[in-house]
Order: sequence, then C-alpha cells, then structure tokens
Amino acid sequence: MTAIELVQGDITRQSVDAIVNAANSSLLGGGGVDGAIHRRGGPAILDDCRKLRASDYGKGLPTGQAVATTAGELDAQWVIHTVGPRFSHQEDRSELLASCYRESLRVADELGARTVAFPAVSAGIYGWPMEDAARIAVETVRAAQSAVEEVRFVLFDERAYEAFAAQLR
Ligand code: AR6
Repeated sequence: MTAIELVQGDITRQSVDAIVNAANSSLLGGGGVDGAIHRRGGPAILDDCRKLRASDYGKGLPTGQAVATTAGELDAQWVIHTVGPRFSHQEDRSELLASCYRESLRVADELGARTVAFPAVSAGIYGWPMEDAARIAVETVRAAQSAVEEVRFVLFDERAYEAFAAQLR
C-alpha cells in the first residue's frame, strides 16, 4: 500500500528518493517545474538527459512515458522525467496523463525508490484543469501496484493543494 501525502510548496526543496519532473519530450529543459528542477539540481541532470537523447531516446521521450536521471544537487537520488499530455478540448487524453503516474511509479520501483514526490503533471503550461488533473493523479496512484511507500504530491499553490485535498476526502 502506497501512502499519499500532500504538501504545499516547492518540489525542488523536498527530501525524497525520487522527484518527478513534468518535462517535455525533448528532455532538454523548459519552464515551470522543469525549469526549477534543472536550476536547483544543476547541470548534471541536463548531462544525463543529453545522454538519454543520444542513446535510447533519439526522438525524445514519448508522452505518457518516464525515465530517470541523477538528481544532481537536489536532496534526492533521482529525477524521474515524465511527459504529460497537453490538455485538449477535442480529444480525451486522460489515459496518457494516468500513464505518467503509472510509468513514473514503475521506474521508481525499478530503482528501488521508496519515497516519490510528484508535481501536478500537465496542470501548468500544458493547460490541464486542476480538479481533473488532481482526480487522475490520485486515482492512478491509488490503483497502482507499487512498492513505493510514500507518494508526496507537492502542490505549488493553495488552489492546487485544495484540488488534491478534495480528491483525498
Ligand atoms: N514545485 C512544485 N510545483 C511547481 C513548481 C515547483 N517548483 N513550479 C511549478 N509548479 P508545469 P506542465 C507547478 O507548467 O503543465 C515546461 O516548460 C505548476 O504551478 O511545470 O506539465 C516543460 O518543459 C503546475 O501546477 O508543467 C514542458 O514544456 C504544475 O507544477 C511544460 O512546461 C505543472 O506545471 C510542461 O507543462
């Protein structure tokens, strides 16, 4: 059974085994939580990402998948990069968003990570409505068969925190 914790704050300040990054498929950085993780984690993370692009992920990391790198100077052992879907009014991409959580936990299990921090994947620049993003995140983690002992959702602002808290009630 994976315990779920909620924290309002900055994911780059968390002390956990693995920090999940809401990346884009280039793996080469961006804004939002991705920018914050690379800034605080330092250049070792980008070095690892470049190596992944030069080896297994020449075309980038597909949406819904996850891959790990060093966490550099962050207080964690690994960053698990996942690529959320952009929200679409035309098409239901919920399954891809659920896949981000499932695949990140699968990678965490492979690594032996016991504590994992997640941001609200896709709920920023990728435009996913926060309530729905929170529902998918919580449902998927609850249903996951994972050896991870604690999933910590780290929500940047109060609105995001409240959306996740509502799902746990
Ligand atoms: N700690 C915790 N949450 C954060 C932090 C932080 N330091 N910074 C932002 N958030 P976003 P996406 C929240 O935009 O929607 C990047 O350019 C933020 O308020 O980071 O998946 C990537 O390279 C929001 O609730 O990720 C991609 O191109 C949540 O994290 C694209 O953005 C996710 O917002 C991915 O967009």
